[in-house]
Amino acid sequence: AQLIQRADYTAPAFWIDTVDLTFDLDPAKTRVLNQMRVRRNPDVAAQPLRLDGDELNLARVLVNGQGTSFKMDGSQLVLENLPEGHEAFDLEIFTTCNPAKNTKLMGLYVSNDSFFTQCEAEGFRRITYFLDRPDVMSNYSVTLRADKKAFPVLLSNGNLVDEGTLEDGRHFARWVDPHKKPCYLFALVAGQFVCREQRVKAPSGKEHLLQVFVRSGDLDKTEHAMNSLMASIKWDEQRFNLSLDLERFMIVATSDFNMGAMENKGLNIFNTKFVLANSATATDMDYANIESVVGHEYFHNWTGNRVTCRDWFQLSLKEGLTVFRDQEFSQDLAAEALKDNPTAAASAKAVKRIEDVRLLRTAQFPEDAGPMAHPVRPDSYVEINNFYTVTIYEKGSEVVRMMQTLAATPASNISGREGFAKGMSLYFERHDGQAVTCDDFAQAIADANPGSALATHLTQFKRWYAQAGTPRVQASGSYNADTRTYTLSMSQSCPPSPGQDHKEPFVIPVQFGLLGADGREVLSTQLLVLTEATQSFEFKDLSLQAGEEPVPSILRGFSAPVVLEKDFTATQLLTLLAHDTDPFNQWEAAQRLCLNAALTAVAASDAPTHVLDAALVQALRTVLRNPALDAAFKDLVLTLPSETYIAEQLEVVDPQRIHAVRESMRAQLARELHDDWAWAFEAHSENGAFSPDPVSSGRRALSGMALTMLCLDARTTGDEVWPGRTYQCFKDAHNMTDRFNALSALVGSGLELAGDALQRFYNLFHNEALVMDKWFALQAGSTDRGGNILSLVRNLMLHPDFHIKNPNRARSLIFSFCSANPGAFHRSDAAGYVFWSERVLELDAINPQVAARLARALDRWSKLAEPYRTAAHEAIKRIAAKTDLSNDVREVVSRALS
Ligand code: LEU
Repeated sequence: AQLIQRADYTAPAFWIDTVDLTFDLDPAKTRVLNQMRVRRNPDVAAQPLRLDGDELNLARVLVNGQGTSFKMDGSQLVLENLPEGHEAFDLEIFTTCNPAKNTKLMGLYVSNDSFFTQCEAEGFRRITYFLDRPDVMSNYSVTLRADKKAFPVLLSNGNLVDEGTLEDGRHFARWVDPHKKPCYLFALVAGQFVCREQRVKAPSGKEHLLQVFVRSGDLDKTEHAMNSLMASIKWDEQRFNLSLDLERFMIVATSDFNMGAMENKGLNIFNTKFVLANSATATDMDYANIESVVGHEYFHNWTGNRVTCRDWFQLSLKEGLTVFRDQEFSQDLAAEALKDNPTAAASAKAVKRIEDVRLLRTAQFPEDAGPMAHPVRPDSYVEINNFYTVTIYEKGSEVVRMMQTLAATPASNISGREGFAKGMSLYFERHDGQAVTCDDFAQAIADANPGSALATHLTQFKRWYAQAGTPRVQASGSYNADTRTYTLSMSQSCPPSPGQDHKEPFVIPVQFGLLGADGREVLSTQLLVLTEATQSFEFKDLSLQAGEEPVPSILRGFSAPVVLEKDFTATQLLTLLAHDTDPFNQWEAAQRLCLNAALTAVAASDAPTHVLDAALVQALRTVLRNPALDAAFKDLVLTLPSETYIAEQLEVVDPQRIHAVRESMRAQLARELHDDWAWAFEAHSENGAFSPDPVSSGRRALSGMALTMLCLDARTTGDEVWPGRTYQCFKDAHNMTDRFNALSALVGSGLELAGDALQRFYNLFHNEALVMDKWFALQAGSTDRGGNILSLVRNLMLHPDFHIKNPNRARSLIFSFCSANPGAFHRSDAAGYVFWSERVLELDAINPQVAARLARALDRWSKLAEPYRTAAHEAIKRIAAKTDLSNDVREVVSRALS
């Protein structure tokens, strides 16, 4: 396997202007006729045409209708005797492939007797020989031919221009995409589907047809996806003045999919998990995920499709930007649902922000500190599929968010939001229809806002694209009572990452405010721009009483993806928790208090008890009982930092010790807040009609958390009332969120009733694949009290409903255990790691992309305490010793061992 370097980029030697594809679809042998108009790129020296291919059977190559000589170089088809000069010529290639055998789910594959494609990043080469790179853009027309009974629905990108019957019970459809596109946006779907349709009228008066295709029986689960699509269209019109450029926009759901969804032009293909929902089968989290993934793929139509990436190193150009857009969309939508109550609206936005930051910290920060750390714009890769990461997506989004913050021009009264929108307009003005780079994007945003901090510091700001690792900001404050001046000093550093020993200072936007000792706001939010290694900021003439010290609120709204190191006193944190006007920092204060308590207990040598002191427990109680705060926010404040996040703070990680400490903290909260949980449950459970809006879902989250705590406490006290009530809730629930919360409360506490509840749940839902995923995941992810979870997982692998070839199912059982249940996975007998290495190898033979994700479960092995460290190392070496690994897994394990 070869290392591909960003610095080696060269423009393509040929352009492919048009592509006319004819498919004779047959599961075992599909025939693909590819007729192209090709011409030499006049800007590049003459050279042979090298077309990418993968697992194709080549039958014929014609140039201008004549047979031609060709040779194979590895998997590339090389054509040397092509017409000279710059005239376009016809190139025709005929190949066959075997979609039924395609378990990698890249290229053309069969799932549930239907055909689907997945071409990003390099799947098109598994369909036909092509210049499989995003900077080659072509006009596509596609003819699909298939058996009419087995494949009544035939879809591809763009508009349907013709359809009809053929001999032998076959039929055809012809699609023409009016937009040029790179081949990774090609798609086809063929099979039996039903569809929800909606006609919408754009502000321009243009009509659009929206369609959501699913398997028959799932139509009653498509309303939310359709609503989310309509909301996305409206939002992009309003916020960025971007409208739908297609007559027809289709979404198709498949249950076999490697990722979340794919933005193929006009024909998005989705994992069923991000389409199907009704109140009986989907939780509030599913509803929220569907909204954001539908938004994400729709927003790609501009950020990704109209303007695409020059090469795959620029992946964050489209993904980071589009995650930013979907995050903003979800925030705006939540706020809009509460527009009559500004405080509640602000809180709903903060809830979304906190959830996004939590993901960043628990998944991206560890990645950025581990062997797979890479810049938002990587410099090299072996397998591009390994770089669809939380760094490209989530950190990439944070980089765009900082650009929005820094695009403000206060002197002209232009907010960051307005400045950023202007930047987006300029970006499309300059680059519509092009394949561009992250530099082009940053330049457009800066050029549209000449007086902004972004424009001033653009070159330095772009280090966020180039340098990996999570920067650390150390802050310290001092207050001079005589001059009533507060001085905030900050210094920044960034730990080394693979291939980058030394880092230059970043541009770090720090939103900052000050509170009085009683919690009143003394200094409203100010934007500080940290550009030096060390810098101080002064705030004079503060209205503080004699003897009163201000409390700093730093990095409000998490204004930069950094670790903020500041030794706040407990009193300061309690003040911030109670009074900060910035809800993010309010939540953050509780997290810091709990994290500090956890770290102290982890470092101690005795068994953890009473990890949380009385003042903190009381502060958490006050939050829980505070009528001015909404339930979703309370749920977040009362959720303790995860084991992964605690582990990230430590040099040496003993996963069992961390697990024991966190469990002890949970037990303490369950015990000491018992009456408050009982109150919270009564006050927040309701039986009305289901609605996934932010207020109702917040209530369900909090009542569910209350049940979890009450069941946990019952386990220690022997109480039978709450387990009984929980079981009743489980049985009587009117929606999946309440039902699943009650089930989780029983299973998570290891109560007797759990077994019965799991069986009932299975009986109710064994025909609902997505619900069965939850059933597997819950068991594999539950607290390991007697060291039995591993054998339970091994048994579940033999369950008739377990299918390792289905990525959702594999993730629900195997990943839930290996990647999301540290207390069960890290065993002193190494059996968890043995199981892991077996599964990585098993999956690698089926689907390398899924295997490589699982392979990352031990990224952080070198930080583990003994005996885990040696055992994990052995397990990784066992995988690496296999000679026939995929490039995907090979790259991950080699980096882990280097
Ligand atoms: N472009 C897709 C996304 O929206 C990812 C692809 C690899 C399926 O995240």
